[in-house]
Amino acid sequence: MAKLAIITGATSGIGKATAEAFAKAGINLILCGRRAERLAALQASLSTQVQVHTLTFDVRDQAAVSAALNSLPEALKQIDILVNNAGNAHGMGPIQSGDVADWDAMIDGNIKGLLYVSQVVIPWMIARQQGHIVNLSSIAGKQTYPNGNVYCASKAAVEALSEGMRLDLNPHNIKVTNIAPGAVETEFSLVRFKGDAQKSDAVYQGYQPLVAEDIADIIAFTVTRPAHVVLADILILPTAQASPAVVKRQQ
Ligand code: 8X3
Repeated sequence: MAKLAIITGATSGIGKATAEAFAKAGINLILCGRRAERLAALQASLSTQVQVHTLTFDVRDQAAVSAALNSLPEALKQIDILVNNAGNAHGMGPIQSGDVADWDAMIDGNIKGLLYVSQVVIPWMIARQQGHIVNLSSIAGKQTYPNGNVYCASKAAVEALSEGMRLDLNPHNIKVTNIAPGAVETEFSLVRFKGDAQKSDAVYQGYQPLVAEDIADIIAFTVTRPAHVVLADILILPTAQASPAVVKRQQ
């Protein structure tokens, strides 16, 4: 029987590429995001391959998360795979000049949003004594870098939550995978730098960064392993990158 996956932040970047990779693997989809038109376009393109349901909500809004997920018909609560992908970086600079709105956006989206979605889906997995949760962390969750402070802290929290979930859900046969990408060229830096294309482009200049499909490919591989195998923690870097700050660039 075909598996069913729910993906947050499915309208762009790694989330969208993961939806496409899952569709190719024959995995039915519940796609979640804030942008209804983008969700509808993705649904239209992928529903030729698999069944696609969409839910429009912001992971930062706990009431909206709960209402949207609980509105699913029973058949769509039989979720095999949860990909907690929604999240972003907002701003980059020294801690002493941090913007509280940026801090809130990262803590609310990257940590609390992941928790709000998981809180609804985990009991459905426990009821079936099976499931696979894939949390999108970052190299930033493993190594803090200058001016990354709160973003790095939010991803360090994701690392801790992946471990915590793995421990607490162990009695229930639920797999947990932590995915930690390095530099991936998506809308990530454009959002981080608030639309400043020059700053955003500079992040990826002089070397070949990862693209969203590279990560999606690995996520798809991860969720299609045999029942007794879990890839627990995966750090994925472009070949040119050795750490957040060490990147071999062409002069
Ligand atoms: C994205 C990678 O190095 O910009 O999470 O934090 S990095």
